[in-house]
Amino acid sequence: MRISMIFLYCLISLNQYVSLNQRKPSDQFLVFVNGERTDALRIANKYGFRLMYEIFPKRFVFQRIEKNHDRRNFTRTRTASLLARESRVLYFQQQQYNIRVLRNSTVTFNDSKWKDMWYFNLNTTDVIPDQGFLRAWSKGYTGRGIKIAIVDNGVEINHPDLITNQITELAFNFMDGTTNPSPDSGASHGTKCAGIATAVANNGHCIVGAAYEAKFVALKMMDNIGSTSTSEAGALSYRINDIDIYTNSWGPVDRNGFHRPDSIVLQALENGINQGRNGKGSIFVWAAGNGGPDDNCNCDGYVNSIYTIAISGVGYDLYSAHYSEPCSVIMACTYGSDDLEYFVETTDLNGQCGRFTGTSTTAPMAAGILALTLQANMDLTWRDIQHLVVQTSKPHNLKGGIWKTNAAGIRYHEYYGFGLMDANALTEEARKWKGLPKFRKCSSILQTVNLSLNTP
Ligand SMILES: [Ca+2]
Ligand SMILES: [Ca+2]
Repeated sequence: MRISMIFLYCLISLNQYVSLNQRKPSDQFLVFVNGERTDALRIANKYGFRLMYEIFPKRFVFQRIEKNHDRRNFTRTRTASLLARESRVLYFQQQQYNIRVLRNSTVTFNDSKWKDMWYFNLNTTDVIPDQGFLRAWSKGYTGRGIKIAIVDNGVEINHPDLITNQITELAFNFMDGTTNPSPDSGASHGTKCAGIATAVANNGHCIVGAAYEAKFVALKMMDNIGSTSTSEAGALSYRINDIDIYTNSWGPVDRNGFHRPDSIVLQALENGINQGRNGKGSIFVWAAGNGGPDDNCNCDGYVNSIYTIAISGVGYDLYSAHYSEPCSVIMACTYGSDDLEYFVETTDLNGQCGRFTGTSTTAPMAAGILALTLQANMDLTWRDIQHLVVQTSKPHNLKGGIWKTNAAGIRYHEYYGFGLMDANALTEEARKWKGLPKFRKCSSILQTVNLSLNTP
């Protein structure tokens, strides 16, 4: 019986060696010595090993110290056959390096542009703050179960980096009333936005979406001529119990005065926060605008709605991106392209990878972050989400302009809102969040005072 068991051990060891022979061999050996430490020491010395330690009784770890030995062929060496014949050695097994990952924030992907996605790959430092993606992803917050509408000029739905993350049956084209959301010729904007939010990860192609396991819904609300108020309202109120987040990287022409959305669009936003997600409220994310310092997004009625979450852009140098515009309604920022050296990578038409710029990149990146947040806590209301963004976004050392403290004692910046979004902090806080009371709207009776503005 004993001989049979030893034979079985030898078979197992041999099989392991054959099946795992792609792994790098180690110079360590597990040696089962039927004896004491002194016996193990004697055997180690006799065959050119160093006794390293004893794991538990009779199981010793030897290290090969023989010079110029060939690790790979050890089991076929004369030393090995002599060691096997040693009466006190019941079995031995050369160790091989196990492929193991450290369970910190180390996440990596095989997508072709992954190495260029600096905004996901920053280490946590105070110098260049990161957005917490790697830590959130490593905990399993990838957007699974969340649906993001790409409200835009259409999406190339057959793109290899998008096709498996879309929900075809929910797609809609509000310009022609069909279910085909394909873009007009040369219209790449929506395809680029979709990639940033939800491109497929680890498929070897292009990029990794911010919420790479969320699903997207292509809602085409504009074509190469423009949109209509009905196409805008139709998209923003479409399937509000199925879609969680609507990301919007469009708006009125910049540096062109005040713009108020039509009543039907304002009604769509209000209806979304009241009725969407079965009463918890649709999440409307909005690009703050590309008018730069010469514009002010307070003038943009989509961005300054209390129902939308406006996101600006900061560059790798921690200054406001040159296109990003200031205003009091910006909630937070994400990293954006500096158009010089640090770009935002995404998906482009004809199955290609491409680069993208402007606050059009920041809204889908933020929408992705909020998808991770909703995955962490599906009960969050539209107000909870806004409060969480305020609480978790950080000023860090974002530069330029002046950080002020608002009446609630929270630091605020006209270019960055409450600071850089943090996917890890949002998902962590979301799990603990207790929920806010319902939204209350207070108004006073309109009074006609019949006085001049100059009246003291
Ligand atoms: Ca990919
Ligand atoms: Ca603007």
